Amino acid sequence: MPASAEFDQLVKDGFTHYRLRIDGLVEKPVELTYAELKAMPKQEQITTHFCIQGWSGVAEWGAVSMRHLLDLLKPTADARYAGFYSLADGGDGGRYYDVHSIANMRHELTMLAYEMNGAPLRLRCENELGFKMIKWIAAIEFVHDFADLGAGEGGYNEDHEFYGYRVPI
Ligand SMILES: Nc1nc2c(c(=O)[nH]1)N[C@H]1C(S)=C(S)[C@@H](COP(=O)(O)O)O[C@H]1N2
Ligand SMILES: [Mo]
Repeated sequence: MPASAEFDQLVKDGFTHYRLRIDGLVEKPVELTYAELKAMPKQEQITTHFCIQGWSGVAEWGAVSMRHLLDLLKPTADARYAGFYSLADGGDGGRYYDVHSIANMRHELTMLAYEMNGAPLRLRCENELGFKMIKWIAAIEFVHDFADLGAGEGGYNEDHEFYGYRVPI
């Protein structure tokens, strides 16, 4: 869980002051409120979540699809990856983040879920393992390369645990 005064304040105000920043290599950078995200077309799916540690679980998700957001923001031809930044730190300290290919962002089941487990927002990218599905998202940045993000391996667990940046299932 995020352990910060910033997050406590967001919870206290019912996420009315939450803003999702999406910028980097996009034609139209935006800051979206929780209400604006919920007013977008809703996608629902029941899917199995797979953790790299071996457990899995089925859940029903309500969300805005990443494809819808991509149509709005229009990543430039140079954007090859989407970097996601969490409001929470990872288990070894330092901010949790993760990187996905643009192809994953265009997948029909990839979504920013706002219904399940009381997160402000979490990613569902159904063809990847659980550690790639970042929770409590603060921002998304479209980039050409992920070498400059974190320690450069393509995500928090990639940096700390030497997991692969792509773990398709
Ligand atoms: N911000 C953040 N997102 C995260 C993690 C984390 O530690 N921090 N863990 C990941 C891992 S490894 C898994 S398996 C799932 C677990 O989701 P759950 O808490 O709903 O079971 O969240 C993923 N997203
Ligand atoms: Mo996991």
